Amino acid sequence: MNKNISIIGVPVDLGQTRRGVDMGPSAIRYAGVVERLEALQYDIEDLGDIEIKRPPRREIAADTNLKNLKEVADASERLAAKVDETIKANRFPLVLGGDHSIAIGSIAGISKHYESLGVIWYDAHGDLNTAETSPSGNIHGMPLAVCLGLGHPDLINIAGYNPKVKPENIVIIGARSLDDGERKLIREKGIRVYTMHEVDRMGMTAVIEETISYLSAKTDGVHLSLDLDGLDPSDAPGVGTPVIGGLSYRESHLAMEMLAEANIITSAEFVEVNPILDEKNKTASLAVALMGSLFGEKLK
Ligand code: B3U
Ligand code: MN
Ligand code: MN
Repeated sequence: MNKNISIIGVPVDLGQTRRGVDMGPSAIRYAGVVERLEALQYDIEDLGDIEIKRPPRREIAADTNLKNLKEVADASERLAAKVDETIKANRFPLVLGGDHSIAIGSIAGISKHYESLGVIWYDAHGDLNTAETSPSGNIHGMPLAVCLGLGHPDLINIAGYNPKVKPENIVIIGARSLDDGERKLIREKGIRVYTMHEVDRMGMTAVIEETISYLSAKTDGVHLSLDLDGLDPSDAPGVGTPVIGGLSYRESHLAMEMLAEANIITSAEFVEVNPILDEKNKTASLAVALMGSLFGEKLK
């Protein structure tokens, strides 16, 4: 693992409609992310938050049903540039959300540094909607489709190239709320998905072992995009769209520890922490604990 980590906060709540997720980066810092990783002998640089332009009123542009498209695209472009600089400086980008629309910018900044980037999408949702299939118009339900080059031109062309990721380089873990259009795309593109059914049947150990061998064979870097709503709401109540029947605290720590042991993760983001909906910063603290495992607390 790269021993130099740069933390980038992205206080964006424009990819969905519940307020509060823009305070995610503060809550995660308050929960002690810097101290936790410094204790593991990492060199931590906190780059602060990306500057976000807020619309005076939340509106839908006339030519699309996507909410806050212009602002999300603008934030994504800035984040992509910051992540790009971080990797050029040979540091590990650790991105704190914000809603999951921020993955558009982080992956745009990351993927150009790899021939064949792998992505682990740890989430209750597929985030594979386009304007045509989205039930909500919320861009946080679209970032993985955008990375495949599917979606609004202003989103898929962030950082000036597309697509960012090949469908066969994606693994979704924890899915239990997929829309019809997303299921169709998963089938058409052959995206590997471990829904809760597979996690229950196979166990998290086998899921992660398979994920590691599937991805390490064909990728030269792996980005972990962890949506806290992938976890069960009893462990992670502070998220905008909780879905019951999720991954447990223990399964998630095991997953992070196995990824740490395999040493394959080259960038990561933790998203959808909403301190307004949280119980005493439980979800932000969980995010920090998972980062501890991902960065090798058990191996110390
Ligand atoms: N699939 C639904 C709901 C959703 C997606 N991501 C979250 N919720 N967090 C949509 O709106 O696209
Ligand atoms: Mn998500
Ligand atoms: Mn989700």
